[in-house]
Amino acid sequence: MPMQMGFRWYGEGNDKISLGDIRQIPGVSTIVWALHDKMPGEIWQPDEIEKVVSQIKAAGFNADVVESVNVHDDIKIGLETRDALIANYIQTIRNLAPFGVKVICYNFMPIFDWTRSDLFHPVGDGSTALFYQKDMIQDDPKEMADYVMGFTEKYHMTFPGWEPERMAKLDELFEKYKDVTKEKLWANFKYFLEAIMPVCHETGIKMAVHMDDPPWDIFGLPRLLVDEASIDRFLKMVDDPYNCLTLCSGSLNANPENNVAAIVRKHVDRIAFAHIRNVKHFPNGDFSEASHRDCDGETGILDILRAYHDGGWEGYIRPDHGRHLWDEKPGNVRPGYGLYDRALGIMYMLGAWDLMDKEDEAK
Ligand code: DNO
Repeated sequence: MPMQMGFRWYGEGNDKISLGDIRQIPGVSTIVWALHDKMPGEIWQPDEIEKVVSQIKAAGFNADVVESVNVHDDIKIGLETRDALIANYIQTIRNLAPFGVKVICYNFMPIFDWTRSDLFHPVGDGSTALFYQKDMIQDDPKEMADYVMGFTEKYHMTFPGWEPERMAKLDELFEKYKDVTKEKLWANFKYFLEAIMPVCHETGIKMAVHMDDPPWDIFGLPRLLVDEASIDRFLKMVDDPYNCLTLCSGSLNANPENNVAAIVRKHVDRIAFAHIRNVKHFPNGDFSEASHRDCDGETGILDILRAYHDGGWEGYIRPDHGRHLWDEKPGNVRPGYGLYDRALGIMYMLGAWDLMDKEDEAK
């Protein structure tokens, strides 16, 4: 199987971009999808899955990659309720398998998924992008949650991993996490993975954990998948071909010390899903997301693509966050997930990939 290009789609009625729009981007085979109205811990039912998968297939795509089946906080905290919640997770994996799903992307971040201080920061060319101002994400998680939830309310747009129901209970959640040290979180992670690996073997579905975004502790909450050493530890901890990575270049490279291409070369066999995102760093630790073009950021997009290509990699890849271009403004675009910049990103990646294929053929 060659590398397959994907595009994340939030579903009918939940995404301004249609499957028909995505058809016009060259080279996309895979729709990266989810049931976005499901709360962590809920079982995804076959009829609900069937509805979305049939739309995707009718438009000429495969539905091989789900992003995300979110993991309930009780599993991360290690509460007694976790076994019942893991059983639900296993049932969801079993329900997804008959529809051809091959990879589940998920994360193991306490409370918050990705965090940013500005969702529409001017890039300087008239476009906007997601931005992280380090000193704003330090003391007050509520301020940041209110900012993101403000968007949800104003524009009737929910963000995966930022369920308003969970955010409403932020104090309670922080209280529950107060004894969860980094080591405890690792142990709870292992417990979860060891419980689900047998069903991954049985169904052929790979679990592909997303990197922590950004790759450092925030608001006193531990974060695990932050650099090469922690990725090594994770893969050794449950050394199973179904225990894989969603290697997100931009999440990792928010820390400029992380050499993403080197990590790709080291673990190419365990990367089931690649997110390609480019980041521009500022000396004070702030960062902005950038176009996918190598020279627009410092993530080393071409070196990363080269590392995948050299490794004969056969996973799924997608452009990750793009800038908001032209008429994309708050209210008519999902932050980071507009149509245009992600489409441009695909053409950039495929351009590089096709050229590398050609060079190999000529050898
Ligand atoms: C950000 C995404 C993440 C990712 C989850 C996976 O845009 O890359 O939200 O989907 O962390 O569970």
